[in-house]
Amino acid sequence: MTEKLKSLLKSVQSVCVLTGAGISAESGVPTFRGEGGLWSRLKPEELANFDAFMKNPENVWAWYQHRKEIMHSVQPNAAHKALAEMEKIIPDFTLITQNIDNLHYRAGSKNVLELHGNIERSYCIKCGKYYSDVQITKEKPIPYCECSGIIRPDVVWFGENLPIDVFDKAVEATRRCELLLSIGTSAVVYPAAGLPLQAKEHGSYVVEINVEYTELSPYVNETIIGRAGEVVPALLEIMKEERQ
Ligand code: BJW
Ligand code: ZN
Repeated sequence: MTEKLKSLLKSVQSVCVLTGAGISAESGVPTFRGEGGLWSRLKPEELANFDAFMKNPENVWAWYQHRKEIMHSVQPNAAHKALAEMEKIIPDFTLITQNIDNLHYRAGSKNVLELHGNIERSYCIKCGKYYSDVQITKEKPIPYCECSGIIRPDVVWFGENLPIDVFDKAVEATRRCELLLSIGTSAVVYPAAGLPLQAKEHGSYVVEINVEYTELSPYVNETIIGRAGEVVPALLEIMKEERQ
């Protein structure tokens, strides 16, 4: 970590954070890419797009049910908790996540921009009604709405638009922040991956935290190689030092 970042952390008033699957890895939620990632043994085109869902909803629902069970069985880690603390001390703080696992809220974050949806929500593709308590069982492997439409998870698949109001807020925040932290994302999925670049263009200091270099690394001001659960609490401690 550079001296420049240390001094910025002590004075910064406007911070934007973009998180990806890597922030939840230490909680026990599998990432998508890389060794041991979900896409190393499953095909995204068979699970994370609408056509695949319509072709085989049972298969896609079984996959989401399985992941939901994992997400329910794990706990927020030190990185999630440190971000919830940051929200309390930074006057203008925006947490943008690509994750659907709900762990930021469970850690105490209040204001989270969820770009790719949330595993706890589902909606009917016919009438649009939202559901928060969809139960998938062997007897009922595909949920249907009272209007007879099929219910799908409220997540964003490839080729689908992100929730526009949420994305607009994220863009606005990246344009005004002084510091952007990109944590635990491979930065290959757009438009989320464009947000740190946009922040940089608008004069923000961009710092990446990851266990390895990514597609974003050549464009950031600093890459901190390390586990989110160790690096993020360390950044929080520096932020707190001068503010007391
Ligand atoms: C740690 C760690 C530790 C591990 N500490 N770090 C060609 C070029 C450009 C774009 C496109 C293109 N063809 C198609 C597109 C568009 C497409 C896209 O970007 N594709 C690229 C992959 C090529 N994007 C879209 O389709 C998006 N929509 C869109 O663009 O709409 C406009 C449009 C409309 C119509 C037609 C075309 C365009 C939608 C994208 C939706 C992504 N959905 C998913 C599934 C969500 C639901 C679910 O969870 O099931 O979102 S895919 C998956 O990837 C998920 C994630 O949110 C997303 C990003 O992954 P993430 O979080 O970065 O995870 P990983 O696994 O990749 O990385 C983890 C990182 O953590 C690694 O770097 C590790 O090293 C690190 N790590 N442990 C710190 N302890
Ligand atoms: Zn319906």
